[in-house]
Amino acid sequence: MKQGLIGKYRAYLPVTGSTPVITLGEGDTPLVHAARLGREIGCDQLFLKLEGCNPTGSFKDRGMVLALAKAMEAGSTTVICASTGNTSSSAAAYAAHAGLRAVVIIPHGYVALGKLTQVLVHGAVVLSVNGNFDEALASARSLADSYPVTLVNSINPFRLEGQKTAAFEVVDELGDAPDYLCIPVGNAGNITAYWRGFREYKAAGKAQRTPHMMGFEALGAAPIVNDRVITKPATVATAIRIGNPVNWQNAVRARDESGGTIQAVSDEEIIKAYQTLAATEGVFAEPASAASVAGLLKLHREGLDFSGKRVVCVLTGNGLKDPDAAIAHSPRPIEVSADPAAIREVLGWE
Ligand code: AN7
Repeated sequence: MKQGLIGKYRAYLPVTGSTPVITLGEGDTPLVHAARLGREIGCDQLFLKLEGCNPTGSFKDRGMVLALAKAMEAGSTTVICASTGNTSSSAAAYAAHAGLRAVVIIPHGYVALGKLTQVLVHGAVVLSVNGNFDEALASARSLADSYPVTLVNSINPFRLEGQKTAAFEVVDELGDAPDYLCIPVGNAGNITAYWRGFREYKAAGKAQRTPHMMGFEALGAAPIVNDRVITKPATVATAIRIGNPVNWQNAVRARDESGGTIQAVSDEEIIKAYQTLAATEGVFAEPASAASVAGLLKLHREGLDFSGKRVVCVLTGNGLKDPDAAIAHSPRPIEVSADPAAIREVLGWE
């Protein structure tokens, strides 16, 4: 039986004897050597952390398992969150598993189909609001302030505590921290959590160093890069369509303390990276996830030398989350009769 994150990393997590140990098998995700993509940028140690292999298909499960366990421990019966999709999928699944109710607030028309499917299937109360993520989050916070429900957005401290375990896994597998960690940035919780995880592992003597944190926002939703709130964020990568990130200052700190950078990548660059990942590495990640690879390719084009460096790109969510994006950016099937002769002809086989 899979131990789950709470069992595996309990020494590093804020759990007590009375914290319920729940798991859907989150964590322990593959770190895949991307040899072909690495060759394109002259880097023979490029790795992809496949967070889409978590139970609900995104990294959010790492924080959610702990947030739900702590909500149970506190006697809460209902959790609430705002979400661009993945947080709500994870909250709905873990709430169902734990026997709690979930209320999720999502921006109408901007949540990918797979994520919407998940919240409905898991029986969450789904409120699809006329507003963007930042507005949905303001509502969720206000409701959680006045009613006895637990907010499970990354303002909830247990979320980032759970998410930092991804950094532990990277170090456990590589034997040390990489030189560079490339990661998409939306609400900026994950970059904050990884940075915390790397620092804690170094302090514990498990790693000799910490990586440069390289964060990537979508160009039309890049508040940190522009140093101002974006009131109308726009990007094909709906997961990171966020204009006023909760962990803004923590992300800036992670960038500066690590000697890293936070930059913007265009939708075009994101989709190119998304297709390259699928075609060159056999890895199907959702568009927001591909921002990490789009950023890496951009830094390479701009002259950053990755030879002899170890690089990890975090692929935060599974490509199946967003079938509409996938179909829009892929060729159509070839329609042909089942006759082998007709198929041979289409294939050009003599
Ligand atoms: C696939 O689900 O904010 O910078 O409400 O789903 O920690 O916010 C999702 C974010 C990257 C950005 N990749 O991470 C939500 C939500 C994927 C995501 C991010 C998200 P943060």
